[in-house]
Amino acid sequence: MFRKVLVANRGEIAVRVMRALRERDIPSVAVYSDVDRASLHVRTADEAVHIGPSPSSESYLVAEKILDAARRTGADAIHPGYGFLSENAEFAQACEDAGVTFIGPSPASIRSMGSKTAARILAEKAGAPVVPGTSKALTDAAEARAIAREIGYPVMLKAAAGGGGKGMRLVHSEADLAGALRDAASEAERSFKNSEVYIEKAIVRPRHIEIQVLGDKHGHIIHLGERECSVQRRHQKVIEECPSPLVNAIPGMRERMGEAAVNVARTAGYYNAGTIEFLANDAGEFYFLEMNTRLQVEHPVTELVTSMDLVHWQLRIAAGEALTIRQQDVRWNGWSMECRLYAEDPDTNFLPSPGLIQQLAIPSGPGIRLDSGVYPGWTVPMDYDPLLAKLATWAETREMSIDRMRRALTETSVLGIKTNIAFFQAILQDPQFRAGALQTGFIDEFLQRMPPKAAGGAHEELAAVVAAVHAAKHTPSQSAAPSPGASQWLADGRRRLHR
Ligand code: MV4
Repeated sequence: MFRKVLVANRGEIAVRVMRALRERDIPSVAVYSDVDRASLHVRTADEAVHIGPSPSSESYLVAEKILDAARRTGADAIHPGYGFLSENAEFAQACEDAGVTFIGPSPASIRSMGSKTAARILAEKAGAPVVPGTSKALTDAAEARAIAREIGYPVMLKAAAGGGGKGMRLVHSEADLAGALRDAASEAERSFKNSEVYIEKAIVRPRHIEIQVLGDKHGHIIHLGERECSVQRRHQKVIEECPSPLVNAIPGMRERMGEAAVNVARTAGYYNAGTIEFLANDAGEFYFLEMNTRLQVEHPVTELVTSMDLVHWQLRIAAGEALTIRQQDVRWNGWSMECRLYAEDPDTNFLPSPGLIQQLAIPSGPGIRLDSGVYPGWTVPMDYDPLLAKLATWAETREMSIDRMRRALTETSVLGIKTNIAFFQAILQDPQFRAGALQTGFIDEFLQRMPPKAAGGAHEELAAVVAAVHAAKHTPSQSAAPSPGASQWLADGRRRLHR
């Protein structure tokens, strides 16, 4: 096992990784930028190294600064977390070249999944279902037209170097194709310095369901089931859960998706933790989308349901240990849900709301897990993603997990900045959400139907939620919405506590 591990990240995920290191008695090294001098991850680490100015381009994204910090502190491994350098093949290679273990997959695996067309070819080779389309860059509009006629409209144009929706265009008819191709190619060129675009049949109102895989350096790969990530806004996930209401309802679907994911990982020569993303429809058909070669933000819901610690396994696998869990040993127990608590204002189109956290009340009790990167008295900087914490629940059933989340959110309050806490209370009351009728357009449709229905007076319960959210937003000393029926004493007491 490692002598000392440097965590090349910040915020809640750096704290999460350091917790695992502490449990294994491995000293941890934090790195921090100017604005992160007093951040929680620095206070959680055994040592900390300053790596430069606040912009991530001058600190967390500079491979040489991270490697230099590892050298100076004697760290023999680096955990990259998510984002930043976590899916940078050159960085992973530079670590290995410097004799420092990169806690993640091989540079070759990262590289092959970085190209979305190469990933498609790999998935096809593995026998996984891929969306009808091409796995090579389009050469011109005539070729695009011919292929689109064959696969049928609507089609999706995607950047080969893309991911996350950049350089992506939905095209409904041939009249729009040539223009959309030009737009997609120029956006791809601007975003990735690579104008290559490929084409797929567009899946309408799909679910986004992903499979967690874990592989060791000896060729043993297993899957830990799925996460439902359809509740997202502008390619930013908001609520995730394990299992997926859809996969859970269709006999054999988890096994089919799991097998497809493991085959893709095996074909990529993959080791460490990884995630295979799929689009799925309500008939239970699913298609490979892309692979994320890192630990994901939403990994806690998988941990809570499988009782496995993914970061511990990442460390053991990186150190060359065998994955001793066989596929038939994996069990899924109960239901977990995660809300991403952001410093953002649902009232102003989710504008980031950095600033001083004046007071903080955190949830606890049965079935609650909080992965936080903040503390009262700390100022949320404007330089990075405004994720404050991830609140996850576990309960026996989906309904109980949702109700536990609503309870936990009433215990949560963040003063001094705006948060999306009240927004979650509204979603968790939504009949469609509660029915598990999810797809990637869920939040857009939710925001559309919310105000008119409530104003109509025919849906009193919805109206009450809107009123609660409204009240919470306009009570300056409180950012958590009391759920309808929540004790007035609780709300009063909290207001007094926070004065
Ligand atoms: C699609 C699709 C429908 N059909 N591909 C969006 C981000 C990128 N990683 C892939 N994305 C999509 N690809 C085909 N052929 C719909 C999306 C999509 C989406 C996917 C996952 C999660 C949220 C999404 C929101 C809008 C569109």
